[in-house]
Amino acid sequence: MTRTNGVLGRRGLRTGVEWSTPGAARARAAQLVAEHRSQQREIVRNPHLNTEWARAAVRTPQLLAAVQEAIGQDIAVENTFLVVKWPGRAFEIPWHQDGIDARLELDPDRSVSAWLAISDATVSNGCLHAVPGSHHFGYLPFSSEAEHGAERGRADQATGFTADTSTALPLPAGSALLMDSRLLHRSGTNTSNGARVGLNVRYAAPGGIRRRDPQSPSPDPLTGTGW
Ligand SMILES: O=C(O)CCC(=O)C(=O)O
Repeated sequence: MTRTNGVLGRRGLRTGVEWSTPGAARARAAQLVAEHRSQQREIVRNPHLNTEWARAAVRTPQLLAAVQEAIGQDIAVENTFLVVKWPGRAFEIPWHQDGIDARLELDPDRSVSAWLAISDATVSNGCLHAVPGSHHFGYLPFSSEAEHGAERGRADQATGFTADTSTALPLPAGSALLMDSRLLHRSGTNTSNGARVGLNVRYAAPGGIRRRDPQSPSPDPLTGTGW
């Protein structure tokens, strides 16, 4: 059933979902920073497929319950990105919508994305900014860009929607944000003294993924059948 306001309501986002205790999330952030510091790695693709902590994080009961409330009981992880923003390095993620890129298009009634704060995410260290309600405009024309080894869909007409209406979404470590797959969002450069670490997760229900690229990896089922 199509819902007029989408799966997360009028604003197209939900905050306050706890995926970890703050202490355990900060400890995980410290471990990831230590692991990736020497290479200053900014993006790690699909860590849920090969690291135990990320495999567990995408399955956290409170997070799963919130995703199931939005898109139904049967869910799979389509994709994850670990993003580390290092202090002193210019690294912005441009306005985009998680549900569309060169590889695929997600049905907004059968998908949702989550952003998990592993460290605290603040305005100065590069938290997400979003345009509440922007999902109502649907998917915008986009160009795909290979950035730091991860292709992203840059929303080409985003500036028409974002000038006065975007809002910063600082989150404490251990907290998650759910977003409609069409919600416009971005993140800025980290101007603080410490690293900012977050995990983006795209969840889909059966039939929610339309692939453009047959080489795309299969979804990783968490619950139910139909994959
Ligand atoms: O972690 C970030 O700064 C942005 C992540 C994001 O927007 C995404 O992966 O879609």
